[in-house]
Amino acid sequence: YQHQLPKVVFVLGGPGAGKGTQCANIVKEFDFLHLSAGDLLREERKKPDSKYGQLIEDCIKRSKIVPVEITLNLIRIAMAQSGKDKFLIDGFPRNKDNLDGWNLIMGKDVNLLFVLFFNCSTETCIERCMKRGAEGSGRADDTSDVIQKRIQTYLNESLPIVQHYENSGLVRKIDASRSADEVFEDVKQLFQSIKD
Ligand code: UP5
Ligand code: MG
Repeated sequence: YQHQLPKVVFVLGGPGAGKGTQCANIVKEFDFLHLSAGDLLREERKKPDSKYGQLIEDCIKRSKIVPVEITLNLIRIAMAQSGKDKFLIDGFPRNKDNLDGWNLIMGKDVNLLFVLFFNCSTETCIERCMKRGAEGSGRADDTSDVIQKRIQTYLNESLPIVQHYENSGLVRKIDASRSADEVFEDVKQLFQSIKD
């Protein structure tokens, strides 16, 4: 009964590629819930009683990827509590640990529709994150030294995951170097094509 499983789209791309921006656009027009793994981790970190606050803080500041048990639990709870059955999972899975954990725990219980991949140069990624930091994003990782590390982590650990899905024919690659409106035109077409 594949059609009864919750539907998932993974949204991947470099730091600042526009994952969050485009997900916000998608949910306005299509019936998906946007779950940003990074946002879920930042919220968890803020909770005074969280067991994982310090660990999350340390990972984000060093651009290391949080152990999958923690991230996956936050995603699962958010999915279960939402009452929705279509999800954009933004910024996850971003390394092999994430991928293996997902496949083990969730793989059989969801229908992975495709992987939406926002492709742009590292220069563009850096520029956008620097600009956002300068405008006062409040994100501890929008500083030039951490942005460099985010890029390295992305190239070394996250791109191989995109490649893995590419090999299964699941990647929908979008040129994210254009304006947000131009990017959304392509994104919209993709989501219209899967509407039931
Ligand atoms: N902007 C967006 N689109 C634009 C466009 N087309 N043209 C010009 N400007 C554009 O956009 C970034 C900035 O660019 C914004 O100012 C926007 O207005 C502008 P945004 O949509 O926020 O891009 P996004 O791809 O979402 O960038 P983000 O910074 O969120 O990406 P990251 O992947 O770096 O951040 P994330 O929050 O996913 O992860 C942060 C950290 O959390 C990781 O480094 C890691 O330590 C940890 N993490 C995990 O450990 N595990 C996870 O599963 C997830 C995160
Ligand atoms: Mg984001």
